Amino acid sequence: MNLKIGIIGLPNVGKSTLFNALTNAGALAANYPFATIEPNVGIVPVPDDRLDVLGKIYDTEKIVPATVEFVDIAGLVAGASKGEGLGNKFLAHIRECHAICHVVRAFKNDDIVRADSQPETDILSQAKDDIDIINLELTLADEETKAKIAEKSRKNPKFAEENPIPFLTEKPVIYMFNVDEQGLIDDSLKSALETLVKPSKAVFVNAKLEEEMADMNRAERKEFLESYHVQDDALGELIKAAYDSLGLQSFLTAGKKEVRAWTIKKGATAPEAAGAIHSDFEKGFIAAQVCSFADLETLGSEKAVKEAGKMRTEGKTYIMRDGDVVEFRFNVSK
Ligand SMILES: Nc1nc2c(ncn2[C@@H]2O[C@H](COP(=O)(O)OP(=O)(O)O)[C@@H](O)[C@H]2O)c(=O)[nH]1
Ligand SMILES: [Mg+2]
Repeated sequence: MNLKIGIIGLPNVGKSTLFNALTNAGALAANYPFATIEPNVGIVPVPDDRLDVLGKIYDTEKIVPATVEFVDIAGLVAGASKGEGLGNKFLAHIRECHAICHVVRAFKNDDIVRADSQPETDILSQAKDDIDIINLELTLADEETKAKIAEKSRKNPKFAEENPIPFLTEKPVIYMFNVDEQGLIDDSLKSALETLVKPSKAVFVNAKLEEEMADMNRAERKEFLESYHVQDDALGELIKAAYDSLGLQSFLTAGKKEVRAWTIKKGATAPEAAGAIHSDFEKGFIAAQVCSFADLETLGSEKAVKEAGKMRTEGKTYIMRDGDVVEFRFNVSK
């Protein structure tokens, strides 16, 4: 699946700064041409340190990470559902996304004007107000959609069934708080913001720092962020939260020609995982030869894994685990 995440939030909260940082971090994470499709759409590889390890073990020619698509969705302002700003143009963009990344301003800087033109006073209560404004617009947009569906259903009782329309308020949301350097290490502020958005996930980033890391590789970023007691960059944090919120995991395929990561649902069976590669693989599924990434890394080669008795043959009912390294057996003529 090609995971798609829409970035929303009030104007001047740092959406575009973060979009640039996310797409740039991704471009650096792999030697792989990741184009920005449109100025506001970028496809980014999912950082996965396991791929490099497998690449070495298999002396592979090509590493292909899983990908995530980010869309910088502008135009959501108070009254947008009633035509303010760009009006309802954001709706179609959000509808196509699997998850929403809601960027919330939590940094102090009176030079950068808040959407409501108010001075920065209380980060927590202003964050709450900002979140409420956006969520109200999404709710109003859904109400409008529901009214339209009701109207069409009067003429065609099967309309809703034939035209399933995803509601915006049903999308999983990850709240990305754009904090300043003090906020990054302010545990009481962070836990208050976390509580505010529960049960949705909260991640904390500093868009300015992300911008400063533009030219750093992944190792340099980690070291730089460690000095702020931050584990991972915005891309890593957001993808982790998105995989969790959407119940996703990865499995890996590895060989001389290619080492590759694939995104599937947690709880997916082996045939379903095969289907992520090709629908024919799912239809003609026979078996999966599976070992764990951890065993492969520890033992150093597929041969050693087999000799240690850690290579398993699994059938149709096998439930995939994160980090499974898999080779599928299938019959295409089935
Ligand atoms: N001080 C500070 N300024 C920021 C931060 N993030 C963004 N900005 C600035 O805020 C302004 C608006 O940012 P932008 O990303 O365009 O916001 P958008 O309207 O949400 O897309 C720009 O001048 C950014 O440089 C931040 O974390 N700290
Ligand atoms: Mg913008």
